[in-house]
Amino acid sequence: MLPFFISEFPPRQAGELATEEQIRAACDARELIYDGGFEMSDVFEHAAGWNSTTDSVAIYFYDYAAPESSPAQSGERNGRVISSQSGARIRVSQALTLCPGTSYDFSAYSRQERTSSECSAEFVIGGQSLFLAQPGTSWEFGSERYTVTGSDAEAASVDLDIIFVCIGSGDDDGSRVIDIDDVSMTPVESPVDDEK
Ligand SMILES: [Ca+2]
Repeated sequence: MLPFFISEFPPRQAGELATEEQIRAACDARELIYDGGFEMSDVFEHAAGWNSTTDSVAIYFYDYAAPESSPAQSGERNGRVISSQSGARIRVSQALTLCPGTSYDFSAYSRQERTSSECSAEFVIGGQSLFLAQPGTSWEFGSERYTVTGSDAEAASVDLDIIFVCIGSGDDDGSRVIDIDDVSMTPVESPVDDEK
Protein backbone atom coordinates (compact mmCIF):
# COMPACT_ATOMS: atom_id res chain seq x y z
CA MET A 1 0.00 0.00 0.00
CA LEU A 2 1.27 3.45 -0.89
CA PRO A 3 1.74 5.95 1.93
CA PHE A 4 -0.62 8.90 1.97
CA PHE A 5 1.05 12.15 1.02
CA ILE A 6 -0.46 15.56 1.69
CA SER A 7 0.96 16.53 -1.67
CA GLU A 8 -1.97 14.78 -3.33
CA PHE A 9 -3.87 17.93 -2.36
CA PRO A 10 -3.07 21.57 -3.04
CA PRO A 11 -1.79 23.37 0.04
CA ARG A 12 -3.94 25.61 2.17
CA GLN A 13 -4.29 29.12 0.76
CA ALA A 14 -1.99 31.58 2.53
CA GLY A 15 -3.84 33.67 5.08
CA GLU A 16 -6.82 31.30 5.32
CA LEU A 17 -7.58 28.84 8.09
CA ALA A 18 -7.48 25.16 7.23
CA THR A 19 -10.85 23.52 6.64
CA GLU A 20 -11.97 20.48 8.66
CA GLU A 21 -11.39 18.38 5.56
CA GLN A 22 -7.83 19.68 5.18
CA ILE A 23 -7.09 18.98 8.85
CA ARG A 24 -8.46 15.44 8.53
CA ALA A 25 -6.22 14.89 5.52
CA ALA A 26 -3.24 16.31 7.45
CA CYS A 27 -3.87 13.86 10.32
CA ASP A 28 -3.68 10.95 7.86
CA ALA A 29 -0.66 12.28 5.96
CA ARG A 30 2.86 10.82 6.13
CA GLU A 31 4.45 13.87 4.44
CA LEU A 32 3.17 17.37 5.17
CA ILE A 33 5.25 19.43 2.74
CA TYR A 34 3.86 19.97 -0.73
CA ASP A 35 6.56 19.37 -3.35
CA GLY A 36 9.43 19.58 -0.86
CA GLY A 37 11.65 18.16 -3.60
CA PHE A 38 10.96 21.10 -5.98
CA GLU A 39 10.31 18.72 -8.87
CA MET A 40 7.03 20.44 -9.84
CA SER A 41 8.21 23.48 -11.76
CA ASP A 42 6.17 25.38 -14.30
CA VAL A 43 7.67 26.81 -17.50
CA PHE A 44 8.57 29.99 -15.62
CA GLU A 45 10.57 27.92 -13.09
CA HIS A 46 8.07 28.78 -10.37
CA ALA A 47 8.02 26.04 -7.70
CA ALA A 48 4.49 24.70 -7.20
CA GLY A 49 3.15 25.32 -3.70
CA TRP A 50 5.88 27.80 -2.76
CA ASN A 51 5.77 31.60 -2.63
CA SER A 52 8.58 34.05 -2.19
CA THR A 53 8.52 37.61 -0.87
CA THR A 54 11.30 40.16 -0.62
CA ASP A 55 11.80 43.90 -0.34
CA SER A 56 14.89 43.71 -2.53
CA VAL A 57 15.24 43.56 -6.30
CA ALA A 58 18.71 42.02 -5.82
CA ILE A 59 17.58 38.56 -4.68
CA TYR A 60 15.23 35.97 -6.14
CA PHE A 61 14.09 32.37 -5.72
CA TYR A 62 13.35 29.88 -8.48
CA ASP A 63 13.02 26.18 -9.25
CA TYR A 64 16.44 25.21 -10.61
CA ALA A 65 17.09 22.38 -13.09
CA ALA A 66 20.33 21.00 -11.66
CA PRO A 67 22.95 19.73 -14.13
CA GLU A 68 24.57 16.31 -13.75
CA SER A 69 27.83 17.98 -12.75
CA SER A 70 26.15 19.43 -9.65
CA PRO A 71 23.05 17.31 -9.08
CA ALA A 72 20.06 18.04 -6.89
CA GLN A 73 19.85 16.17 -3.59
CA SER A 74 17.07 14.14 -5.20
CA GLY A 75 15.37 14.18 -8.57
CA GLU A 76 16.31 16.70 -11.21
CA ARG A 77 15.53 20.02 -9.56
CA ASN A 78 16.05 21.97 -6.35
CA GLY A 79 15.04 25.36 -4.97
CA ARG A 80 17.66 28.05 -5.62
CA VAL A 81 18.23 31.58 -4.31
CA ILE A 82 20.51 33.98 -6.17
CA SER A 83 21.53 37.23 -4.51
CA SER A 84 23.48 39.98 -6.24
CA GLN A 85 23.73 42.09 -3.08
CA SER A 86 25.22 41.23 0.29
CA GLY A 87 22.56 41.36 3.01
CA ALA A 88 19.54 41.09 0.71
CA ARG A 89 16.85 38.83 2.18
CA ILE A 90 14.11 36.68 0.72
CA ARG A 91 11.40 34.66 2.44
CA VAL A 92 10.24 31.45 0.75
CA SER A 93 6.98 30.22 2.25
CA GLN A 94 4.39 27.48 2.21
CA ALA A 95 1.06 27.54 4.03
CA LEU A 96 1.01 24.28 6.00
CA THR A 97 -1.91 22.35 7.43
CA LEU A 98 -0.79 20.18 10.37
CA CYS A 99 -2.57 17.73 12.66
CA PRO A 100 -3.33 19.25 16.10
CA GLY A 101 -1.44 17.64 18.99
CA THR A 102 1.07 15.96 16.69
CA SER A 103 4.86 16.10 16.80
CA TYR A 104 6.76 16.26 13.52
CA ASP A 105 10.30 15.76 12.38
CA PHE A 106 11.09 18.64 10.03
CA SER A 107 14.16 18.39 7.82
CA ALA A 108 15.79 19.93 4.77
CA TYR A 109 18.98 19.78 2.73
CA SER A 110 20.95 22.87 1.71
CA ARG A 111 24.22 23.79 0.01
CA GLN A 112 25.83 26.95 -1.32
CA GLU A 113 27.95 27.47 -4.38
CA ARG A 114 30.89 28.96 -2.49
CA THR A 115 31.29 29.39 1.24
CA SER A 116 32.74 32.89 0.81
CA SER A 117 29.19 33.99 -0.08
CA GLU A 118 28.24 33.25 3.56
CA CYS A 119 24.69 32.28 2.69
CA SER A 120 22.29 30.94 5.29
CA ALA A 121 18.75 29.58 5.46
CA GLU A 122 16.65 29.94 8.59
CA PHE A 123 13.73 27.52 8.87
CA VAL A 124 10.74 28.95 10.76
CA ILE A 125 7.38 27.28 11.43
CA GLY A 126 4.50 29.22 12.96
CA GLY A 127 6.93 31.99 13.85
CA GLN A 128 9.16 29.57 15.77
CA SER A 129 12.74 29.35 14.49
CA LEU A 130 13.69 25.67 14.15
CA PHE A 131 17.26 25.91 12.91
CA LEU A 132 19.69 27.96 10.88
CA ALA A 133 21.57 26.20 8.08
CA GLN A 134 24.94 27.62 7.00
CA PRO A 135 25.89 24.90 4.57
CA GLY A 136 29.11 24.04 2.77
CA THR A 137 29.32 23.34 -0.92
CA SER A 138 27.96 19.78 -0.62
CA TRP A 139 24.39 18.97 0.39
CA GLU A 140 24.00 19.13 4.17
CA PHE A 141 21.11 17.73 6.20
CA GLY A 142 19.42 19.67 8.99
CA SER A 143 16.47 18.66 11.15
CA GLU A 144 14.45 19.69 14.16
CA ARG A 145 11.24 18.61 15.86
CA TYR A 146 8.05 20.70 15.81
CA THR A 147 4.97 20.02 17.93
CA VAL A 148 1.50 21.42 17.20
CA THR A 149 0.49 22.45 20.70
CA GLY A 150 -3.02 23.77 20.12
CA SER A 151 -6.10 21.79 19.15
CA ASP A 152 -8.00 24.21 16.91
CA ALA A 153 -7.85 25.19 13.23
CA GLU A 154 -5.58 28.11 14.08
CA ALA A 155 -2.96 25.80 15.57
CA ALA A 156 -3.23 23.57 12.50
CA SER A 157 -2.79 26.49 10.09
CA VAL A 158 0.84 27.59 10.32
CA ASP A 159 3.27 28.86 7.73
CA LEU A 160 6.68 27.48 6.92
CA ASP A 161 9.06 30.36 6.19
CA ILE A 162 12.58 29.82 4.93
CA ILE A 163 14.57 33.05 5.21
CA PHE A 164 17.62 33.29 3.00
CA VAL A 165 20.39 35.85 3.27
CA CYS A 166 23.98 35.99 1.97
CA ILE A 167 26.34 38.37 3.72
CA GLY A 168 29.58 37.41 1.98
CA SER A 169 31.15 38.16 -1.37
CA GLY A 170 29.78 37.12 -4.72
CA ASP A 171 31.47 35.24 -7.54
CA ASP A 172 32.93 36.91 -10.63
CA ASP A 173 29.41 37.75 -11.79
CA GLY A 174 28.62 39.21 -8.38
CA SER A 175 26.11 36.50 -7.49
CA ARG A 176 25.71 34.47 -4.30
CA VAL A 177 23.92 31.12 -4.62
CA ILE A 178 22.23 28.88 -2.02
CA ASP A 179 20.17 25.76 -2.81
CA ILE A 180 17.59 23.74 -0.88
CA ASP A 181 16.01 20.37 -1.58
CA ASP A 182 13.98 17.60 0.06
CA VAL A 183 12.18 19.77 2.58
CA SER A 184 10.23 17.22 4.61
CA MET A 185 7.90 17.09 7.59
CA THR A 186 6.78 13.70 8.87
CA PRO A 187 4.86 12.70 12.00
CA VAL A 188 7.03 11.28 14.79
CA GLU A 189 6.29 7.56 14.88
CA SER A 190 6.41 7.04 18.64
CA PRO A 191 5.47 10.28 20.39
CA VAL A 192 6.75 10.57 23.94
CA ASP A 193 3.65 11.06 26.07
CA ASP A 194 5.29 13.04 28.86
CA GLU A 195 6.45 15.67 26.36
CA LYS A 196 2.88 16.67 25.56
CA1 LIG B 1 14.69 17.68 -5.93
